[in-house]
Amino acid sequence: MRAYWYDNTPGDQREPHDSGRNLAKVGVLYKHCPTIEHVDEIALERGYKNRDQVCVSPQTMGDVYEEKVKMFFAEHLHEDEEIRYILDGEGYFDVRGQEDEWIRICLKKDDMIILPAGIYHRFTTNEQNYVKAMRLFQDEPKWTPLNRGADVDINPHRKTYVETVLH
Ligand code: KMT
Ligand code: NI
Repeated sequence: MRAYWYDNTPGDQREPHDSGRNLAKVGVLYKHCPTIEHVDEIALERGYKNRDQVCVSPQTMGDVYEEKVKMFFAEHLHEDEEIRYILDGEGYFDVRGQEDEWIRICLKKDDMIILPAGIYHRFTTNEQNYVKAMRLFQDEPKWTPLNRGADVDINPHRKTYVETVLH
């Protein structure tokens, strides 16, 4: 099951109407992008010049699949904003809430998630073991996970996040 705050916007009752209320509090943005034009628009708005695609599955990754999934699931942060757009399959992003609790975000095709720099998070595939995602980068494809620890807790990007978003 899943329970969340209704967004109270008019429109089709069959839409999810997820307000993303808890997510907004920790600076996470969610966008439904039914076409690539929606993605292009957000990329342009936020100054993202590069992108690539990853397919996370045993079929495409072979022996390194389990290892990769373990690595993605280690709690970490990045010094840059992280944008991921799900092209196919499903996966979970877990992000830390205001009380340091985990908030699990289920993502499927056409879902875009924008994680602010400095937020602790982790990623995993679900039981279907298959997700194809687009990764967007402002400049060079750079994806450096800084795993949680006393040293990363005092990272300047972490401090900025805590002071400006969590306060
Ligand atoms: C991350 O930062 O955890 C990832 O980019 C996970 C793989 S993208 C679906
Ligand atoms: Ni990450």
